[in-house]
Amino acid sequence: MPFRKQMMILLIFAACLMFSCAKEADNAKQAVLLPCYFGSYDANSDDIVNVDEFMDATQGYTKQQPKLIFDRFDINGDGKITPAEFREAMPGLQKDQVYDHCKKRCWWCSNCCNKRR
Ligand SMILES: [Ca+2]
Ligand SMILES: [Ca+2]
Repeated sequence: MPFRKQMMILLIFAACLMFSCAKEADNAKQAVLLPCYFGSYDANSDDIVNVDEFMDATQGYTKQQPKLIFDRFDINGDGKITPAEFREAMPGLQKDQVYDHCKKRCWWCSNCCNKRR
């Protein structure tokens, strides 16, 4: 195969790759992602997230019912999420792709997930 033809094929391949990446980024922008930090849910900053606060923070999220996600965070079932419960439930929810987008930002520091807004 002549060198020029090889280069052409490579160029087309690169263009396709760039296009599909751009499309993926667009999709990510459109999807509503849930906040990664405890503070984003705790509207009144009392270190407890109740159902109302959780529902407010997850408005527009359609991939899964927010109440089901709340129940997974609320490990002891008392209707409140504490920072400890939030930390404990997070890995499982990341595994189920609900909080998959939070992993990359936080791999270098586990505390920032719960404290930062
Ligand atoms: Ca609160
Ligand atoms: Ca609880």
